[in-house]
Amino acid sequence: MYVLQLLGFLVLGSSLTLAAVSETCRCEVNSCPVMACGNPGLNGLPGRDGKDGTKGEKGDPGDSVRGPQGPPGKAGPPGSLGTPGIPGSTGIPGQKGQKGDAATLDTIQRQVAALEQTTRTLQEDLKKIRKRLLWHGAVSVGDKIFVSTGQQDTFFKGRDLCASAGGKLASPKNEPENRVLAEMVKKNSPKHAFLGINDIQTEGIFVDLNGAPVRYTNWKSGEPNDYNNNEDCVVVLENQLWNDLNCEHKSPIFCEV
Ligand SMILES: [Ca+2]
Ligand SMILES: [Ca+2]
Repeated sequence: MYVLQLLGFLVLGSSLTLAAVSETCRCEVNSCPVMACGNPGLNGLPGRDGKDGTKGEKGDPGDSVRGPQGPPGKAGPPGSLGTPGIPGSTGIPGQKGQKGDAATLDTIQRQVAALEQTTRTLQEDLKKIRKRLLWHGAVSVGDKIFVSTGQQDTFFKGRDLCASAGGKLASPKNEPENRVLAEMVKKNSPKHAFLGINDIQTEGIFVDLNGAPVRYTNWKSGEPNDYNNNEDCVVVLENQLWNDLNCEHKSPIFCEV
């Protein structure tokens, strides 16, 4: 269609040109310039487009004010996975934890139990101290202190009385201790005192309150004789010598603390 239109224009243009030339050449022979009047030629086809010109220089930046920063764009797609790291060394496994509230409650209960235990211990210590204050005549020898309870009792009750005060029935383990205890016995009546020594378990084998055989003894001549096969406890006399005696006999009670 375009080509047809173009040819139409060309034909029309040629006709107009021919008409103009014919008009020019329709003059009188003497008044026309010397020229050959032939048939006019046809216009040529349009030339091809010229080559692009050289690129111009970059223009100056505009005077417009820079607009506000736009909203952040959408998050991009996730990146590819990195290379795996070096495995860490295996540590000591920890204890298994407890669940939140249950663990807290358990901790509080244990703390309360510990405080109650501490309170009971302090109360027991206070009782012992009060009991010791009631005693008198304490004598120190080495790292040991002998005290008189001022009471006379059997071996078993005397043993328990000393234990209730945090001590134990007097148990001299060497000559100085035995001598000091004998000096204290002189001030009492009767003039002897139970020791924390006995052969209740095995006749003739005297042991301390822990059941260990005693190493130090200071028997009176002829003792221990287990008189009437019924003497399994021991007393120290004012002369520092020992005698085995019936455990149910009542004797002054001395403790060591
Ligand atoms: Ca005996
Ligand atoms: Ca005896």
